[in-house]
Amino acid sequence: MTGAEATPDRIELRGLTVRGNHGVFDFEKREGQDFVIDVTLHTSVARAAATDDLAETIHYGELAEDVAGIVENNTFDLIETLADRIADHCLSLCEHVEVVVHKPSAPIQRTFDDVRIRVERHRAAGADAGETEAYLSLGANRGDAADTLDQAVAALDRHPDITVTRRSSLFRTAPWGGVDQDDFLNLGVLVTTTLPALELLSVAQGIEVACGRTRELRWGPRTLDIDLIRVGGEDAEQHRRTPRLTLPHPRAHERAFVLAPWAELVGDTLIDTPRGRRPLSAVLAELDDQDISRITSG
Ligand code: A4P
Ligand code: MG
Repeated sequence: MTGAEATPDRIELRGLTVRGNHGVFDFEKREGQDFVIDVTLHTSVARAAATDDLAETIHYGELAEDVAGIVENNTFDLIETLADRIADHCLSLCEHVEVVVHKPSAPIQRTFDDVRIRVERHRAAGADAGETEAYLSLGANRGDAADTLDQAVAALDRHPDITVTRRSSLFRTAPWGGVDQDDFLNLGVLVTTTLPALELLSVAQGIEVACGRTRELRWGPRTLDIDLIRVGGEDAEQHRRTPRLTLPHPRAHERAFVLAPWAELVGDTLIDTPRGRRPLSAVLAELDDQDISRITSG
């Protein structure tokens, strides 16, 4: 308890029911189910009560929208992670929060009332989440690809912890990877985020699912693909090599559809290649056999 802030007051949101795609099983990620969320914010309402002014309190309508957005725009295996993410967001509103995530339709082969995870978090003294810059590459070649890409960029920007700072032109690009398929539309975005890289990936994958993404063929046709290319600026780039997330993206240097939008957004920057760190412009210049053309300005 952070003594000075201790208050008997609370703002409580109960039974917020949101459909989401969390769970360890594929069918849970694919089909989704209802999650029920309770949030308790330990925060004094004295000043709001004295002034009768909404601006002096936490708007529970906005709280509900933000929490619903976290449930809808991510795909986690565990409701532990979901509860933690919601608590993290709530800590931007006040210093002490409790979050309960119920999963009433959990795949349990017995009669049960409810299964839930409860987390309680206090903001660490002086902790203000740092912002990281990231470059994301988006591509689509099924359905109304341009519209899907617009929706994906909007969904990224709507996320409470992500801001799209720049968006490239749209490029029409020949399919890369040897699968015979339609041309792609590709674009890139620069974002700032307070999320750790793995959570940024989860958000991206949640948006892929929301846009109807199914994974069939590696490098094959897709309604929407969002890849994390670089997380952190040129001098503070995050490196990671796990099956879930490899950073920087290991194939970026081979792909004009990733590099051309990036060059448009940042001019030049040093990127990792098998021949060491090299200027993006030089690497892109060597990919001039790849057929890509700018079709709109960003
Ligand atoms: N993963 C690991 N690192 C990353 C990262 N940095 N960013 C994991 C995103 N995901 C990462 O990806 C497979 C797994 O990679 C994910 O579960 C994630 O945890 P996926 O998107 O499910 O599968 P995929 O897209 O079929 O395979 P892959 O290797 O990611 O393909 P790419 O690299 O995304 O390429 N041609 C043109 N012209 N334009 C395109 O946009 N896209 C592709 C797909 C092929 N050809 C293309 C285009
Ligand atoms: Mg991918």
